[in-house]
Amino acid sequence: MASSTVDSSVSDLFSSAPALQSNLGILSPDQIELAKILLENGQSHLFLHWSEPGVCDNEKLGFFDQVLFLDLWGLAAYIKTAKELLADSKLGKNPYDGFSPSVPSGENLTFGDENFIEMEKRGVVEARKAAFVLVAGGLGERLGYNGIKVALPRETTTGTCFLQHYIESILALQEASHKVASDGSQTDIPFIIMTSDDTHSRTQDLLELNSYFGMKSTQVHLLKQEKVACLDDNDARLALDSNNKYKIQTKPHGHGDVHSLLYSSGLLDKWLDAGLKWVLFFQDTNGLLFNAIPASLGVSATKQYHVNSLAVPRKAKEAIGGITKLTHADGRAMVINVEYNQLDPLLRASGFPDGDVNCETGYSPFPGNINQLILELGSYKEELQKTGGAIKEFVNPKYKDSTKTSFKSSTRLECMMQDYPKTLPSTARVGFTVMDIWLAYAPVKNNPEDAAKVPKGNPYHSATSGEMAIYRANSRILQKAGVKVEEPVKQVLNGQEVEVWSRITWKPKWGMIFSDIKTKVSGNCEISQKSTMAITGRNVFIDNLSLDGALIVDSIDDAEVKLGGSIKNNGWTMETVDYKDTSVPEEIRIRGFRFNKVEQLEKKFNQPGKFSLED
Ligand code: UGB
Repeated sequence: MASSTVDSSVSDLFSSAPALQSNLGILSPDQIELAKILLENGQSHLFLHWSEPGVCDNEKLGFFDQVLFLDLWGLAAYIKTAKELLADSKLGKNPYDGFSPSVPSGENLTFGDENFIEMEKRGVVEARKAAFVLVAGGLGERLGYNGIKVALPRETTTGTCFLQHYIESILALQEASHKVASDGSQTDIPFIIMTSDDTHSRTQDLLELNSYFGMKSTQVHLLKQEKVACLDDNDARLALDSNNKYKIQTKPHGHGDVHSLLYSSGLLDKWLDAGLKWVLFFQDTNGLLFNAIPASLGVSATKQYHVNSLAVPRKAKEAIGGITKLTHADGRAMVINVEYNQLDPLLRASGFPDGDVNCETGYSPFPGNINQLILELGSYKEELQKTGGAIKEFVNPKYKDSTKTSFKSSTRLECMMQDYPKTLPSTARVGFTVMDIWLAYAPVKNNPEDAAKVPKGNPYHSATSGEMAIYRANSRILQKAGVKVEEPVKQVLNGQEVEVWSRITWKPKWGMIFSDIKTKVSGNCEISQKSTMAITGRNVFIDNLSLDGALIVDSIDDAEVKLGGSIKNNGWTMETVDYKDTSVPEEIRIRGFRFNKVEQLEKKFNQPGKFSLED
């Protein structure tokens, strides 16, 4: 037990917290310093319930261990910012005061046209100079899934989970990029995953149990974000844990932490030394994301963008931010994401009386931010040297009533990774790239009940729509490559009306970009709506194939396989499953269906050589 003496000015301060004062004898000088910081910042309530010395002393010391940890990021500054932001929030102050919103112009890509194909090829060349960063610290409260989201199957035809798909996509890009490298460089693309206490060990276990899904373990780095202190009221008084009065309640600080973590990891210097040029950030459950990466990286390189945000047409009130041009009366201007809960009030306050509404195209005029950012490494490092990676914070308290005097539950400061450009100088080249939704964006965020309540015409963002979007995208890509894929049927699954296309899947190494996919398809091919086709091999060629049923093909890289002729079987049928049926595993029932594998043609080619389906 530590003891110390306290001078008179300090003892004045401590007289505001008598229960703490009587316990000073058990605290070390460092702990007394921390106690001073708390008292000086209006936190004496934290000690109101403290028992007399000798009772719960270990809990009291544990309390200061936590305070020491929270203070690593500056507790006094955190409380000060919180007070300011809470006061602004109470006054209803517009964070974009003085700025007028307008619709920005950016790059619009059309899948499969000449420009798109060129951009994809350029992106592949650049990929070997890229590092990928996945932010996966979120709990996924809206989805309500018990596991980590990256472990969910991206689709259930093959059962490949999101993390596996991401890793296989990065490896496929790496290999394609090495093939076209003029300097013969063979660098491994670094893959960083930001985790949190909620996701860290389960992410690590998933990687280890699956041998990093084929990636070298040295290529993967996990950076764990820490939670921040919760706030109980407008005076930014810290909230105590309801189950342990010697513990401050904490909550996640938001995906914006990724920048300070990257900065302090030292990885940016390493990457610059290794000649890398790009850092690509992405989120946990967008199964279509890698359809968009090569072309958008190509845009970044061609336009020499310091920042390139990926966007899709956005439905008004959809829970994705809007890319907006903000022009200040003093001449300042920036193109930035305005978060979905801020867009409507901003528009209403600045000459758009209807707020966040669709225009004549049926979409919001503001492109939707899908939070996939491509940053140019050199300028990124330079900027972080100035800011340390700190991102402007915000607070979003849920008030009990219109007096805004108390909260429904504790709040905390948060930050968003897409706010990075806010501190950039006006000379920075900040752009964005818009692509079709069917190609680029299908996140899994909403639970079935909430998804079923989404206004008609707005996307569900559920496990059901996320999986159906994979089949739709693959079907449409093959259609564009010349395959007659039958049109979809409509079906209601878990209360959501979705288009059910042929269940077509392939591994990223089969076809990463459209020009590659086109080389894999020839002759007259057709695939019926009830069909399932899963290609897990690399050198598999679809040539004069007529498929009406299920076809599963696996092959080693040295086997060249031709899929041709007429294949007809009873295939895989889709059985509906109710999300409330707990006899079905959670990752299946949240989709509202499962496959009944009635009949299939399954072929494995394990020997080098040339083969066809008859072999
Ligand atoms: N995440 C973390 O890693 N740490 C955290 O503390 C919090 C989240 P959500 P959100 O593209 O659909 C974002 O909750 O924040 C990870 C954009 O802000 O899925 O509501 C988490 O694991 C919004 O502008 O999304 O909205 C996940 O991978 C819009 O673009 C990611 O951060 C929207 O996503 C996003 O977390 C979208």
